[in-house]
Amino acid sequence: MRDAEPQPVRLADYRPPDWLVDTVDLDISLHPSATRVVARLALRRNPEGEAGAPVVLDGDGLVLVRLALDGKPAAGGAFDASPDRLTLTPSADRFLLEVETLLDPTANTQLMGLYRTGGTYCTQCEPEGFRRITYFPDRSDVLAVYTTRIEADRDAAPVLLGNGNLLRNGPIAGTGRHYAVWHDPWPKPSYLFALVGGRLAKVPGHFVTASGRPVDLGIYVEEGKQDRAGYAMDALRRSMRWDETAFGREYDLDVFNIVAVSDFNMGAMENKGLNVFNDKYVLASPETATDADYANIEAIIAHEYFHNWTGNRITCRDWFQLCLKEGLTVFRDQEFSADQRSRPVKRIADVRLLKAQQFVEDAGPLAHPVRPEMYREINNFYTATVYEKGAEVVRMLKALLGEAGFRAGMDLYFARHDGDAATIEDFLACFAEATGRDLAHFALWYAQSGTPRLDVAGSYDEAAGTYRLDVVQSTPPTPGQPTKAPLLIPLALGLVGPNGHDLPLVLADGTPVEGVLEVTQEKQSFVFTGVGTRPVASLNRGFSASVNLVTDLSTDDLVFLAAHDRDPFNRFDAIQALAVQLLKRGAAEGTLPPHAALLDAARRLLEDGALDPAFKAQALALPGENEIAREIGTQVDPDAVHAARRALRRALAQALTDGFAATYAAMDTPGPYRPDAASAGRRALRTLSLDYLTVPGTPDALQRALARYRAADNMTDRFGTLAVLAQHDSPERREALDDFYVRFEKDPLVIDKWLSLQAQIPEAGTLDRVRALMLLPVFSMSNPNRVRALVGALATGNPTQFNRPDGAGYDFLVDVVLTLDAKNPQLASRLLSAFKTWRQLEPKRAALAERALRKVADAPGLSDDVADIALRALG
Ligand code: 0A1
Ligand code: ZN
Repeated sequence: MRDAEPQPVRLADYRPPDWLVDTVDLDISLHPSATRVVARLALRRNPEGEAGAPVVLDGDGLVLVRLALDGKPAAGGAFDASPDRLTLTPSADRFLLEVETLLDPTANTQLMGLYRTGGTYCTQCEPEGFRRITYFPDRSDVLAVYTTRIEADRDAAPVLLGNGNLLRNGPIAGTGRHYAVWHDPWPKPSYLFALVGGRLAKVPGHFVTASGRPVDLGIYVEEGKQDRAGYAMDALRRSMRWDETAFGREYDLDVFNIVAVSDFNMGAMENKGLNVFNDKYVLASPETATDADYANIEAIIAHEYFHNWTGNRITCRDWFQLCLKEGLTVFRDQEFSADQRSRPVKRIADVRLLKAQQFVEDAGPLAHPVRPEMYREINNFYTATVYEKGAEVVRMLKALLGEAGFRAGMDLYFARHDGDAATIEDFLACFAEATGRDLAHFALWYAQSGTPRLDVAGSYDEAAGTYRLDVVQSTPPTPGQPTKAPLLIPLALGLVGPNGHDLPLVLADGTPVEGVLEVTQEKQSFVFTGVGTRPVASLNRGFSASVNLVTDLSTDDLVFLAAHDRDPFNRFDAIQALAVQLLKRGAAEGTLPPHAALLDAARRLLEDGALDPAFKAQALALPGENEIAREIGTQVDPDAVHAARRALRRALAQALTDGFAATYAAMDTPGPYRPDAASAGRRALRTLSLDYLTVPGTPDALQRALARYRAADNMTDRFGTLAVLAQHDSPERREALDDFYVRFEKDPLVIDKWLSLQAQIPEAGTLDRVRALMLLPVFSMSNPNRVRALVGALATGNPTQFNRPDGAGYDFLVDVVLTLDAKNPQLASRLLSAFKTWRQLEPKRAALAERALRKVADAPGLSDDVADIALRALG
């Protein structure tokens, strides 16, 4: 709870810790409401700290039972203790501190520190949860070796897991209790500490590292769910092998455990040797998980595993450096998925997500640099900017340095900083040294917020045989950054000749360009020579730079690129750009402008037998309403956006009926379900075709979709067809929704899909429907997955109904946020972030949104988390 405004923490104020901890010995006796924690810390004065500084340990709501220094009970005046801080002024420069605290894990509804989920004890310590377990210098640059003894009732918690390797375990005679001792030899910061105790079933696995170390793998799930952990285990083993081949990184313990829990604030957590996962990113079976779920599981299992090197072996000096581990690890998991699946399709999906989430964040009041310089509540910085833009920055670095230069830099980073708590400067220095390049200019990507805009105009001089590109870059103002400097932008490009082949790229001074131009100034021109015919410029291929590209390409040029570009990303992007142009005008003018060119390009893609179905499914899916709103930028009327998109969908459906019907038939995939990318692509294209075929909403069309729903033998098809039906207010929709509920009532992760889908129906009755769904026994305000599935989906996935012109959507979200805040501030503040787009709305809605935000900001007793978002959003 907050009694004053949250205090700012600044990067510029970083000081090394005054005291270090060499070893941590924990003795944790688990009990539902009275868990005892005895922590023995070997403290040592840091020669780099401030001379004579006292020991100041962080706490958060702790109950202190006992304190001893070097084995002697501490006298009253020797320390100063409050629930949130413990201060000592020891006479020696080294001593052993023994602290006993008492915790109530059942009462911990914040899901930070030690808490219970479905009867299982588990922990979440990143970023500042360890201080809710014991007093500690809870900062990521204090690295210690941990030994953890866990004790618990044997029936309630037969499984006891900790970080590192198991040293010993056994019963405690005559007590019904037992214990396990875990030791982690790798020094780590407190945020990587974890323990788990519960009645869990183990799905075992095995892995032998490249140098021959055998590793016992375990995925722990609720009893009865073992048969849903197979894919996660497979993904884990593939991740372990991939990190060896792609980055030369081997696993470093005898054990690697994953635990799936049903109450978790985020996706998953990379605790050393003991990853804890939101169960939605572990559990999958063909009947309960969609292709998208399988892909997410693969990516997140990989992400957490890759953290073992980028995050754990090399950690962050402070939380300002969060992108050091997160941006890099997202980049690594994206590359892994690209290698396991289709690289172009993965890139398209990643850029879609980047634009939908990060570009939106960067364009609103919550914009911040990839490496922020100030925060009031670090929990609010686990953002799309830190993660997704952070990954894009690493990708741009690779584009500049090339494959070999990038690998050399990474190798140096691992060699030099293993065991360190590092910074972005440390990271960049490795690439600069390994390649001899000065990266000072590039580093600005970490400090400057906002999405750069790149205006590119092309002109062809037939007589001279030259093609000239005039490039102008600018970055709009963002909070705290009114003016911007030009960035170093790697612009991958090609000049595509009339026959569809790329022309050689040679600059006027004779320098050949290896596909990537370096844009460094506000205004720059590049002249290519030896250009015999007028080419079409294919710019920012593969989305090489995370920028808003504005080109002067004509409709004909875009149609040409959609058909001929050898860069699949830009084929996708060309057709999307055509759609965005139409949708922007359609929303502004109230009717769809002439769109024959788009229909033509779409038909050609649909009929191109050589194209990957997954690619077609991406290219033929129109940009989402949020994406269109962002492209419009100001004075957005969500109803007009919705109407324009619906009109274009109708036009496509009508013009391409035969093509969609043929595709629907051709994409039928008989045989048992397999989650591989190729089969998933066929299913995606089939469902997309069905969606377009159902657009007219005729009884025949709806019956076909309902029949398909009923016949489905896997969740991808079942949920895909349900989503098609959900767009049409009809008896068929009611029948399918009811059927789905009855089938999956007992399966919370599947019910989440059902909740989410209904929350996203763009109809006036949706808000009431959501309120009614909240009363069902399957819903619970205590479970983050349920709340996000229902309330989060309305707030972020249903622009017309969240932004209702009467403001009822805003009022609803505010009520939920204020109710939730007392229970789980992190979840509450994430929901509140849905207001990040309010300033782009037309004035009436914007005024209502502002009023709603003020109500939050003025509410008494707000958490720091929610107060921080409310104040910044109003900013
Ligand atoms: N490091 C995790 C993200 C994470 C952050 C905070 C958490 O608790 C509130 C949990 C997980 C990751 O990147 O996967
Ligand atoms: Zn991560």
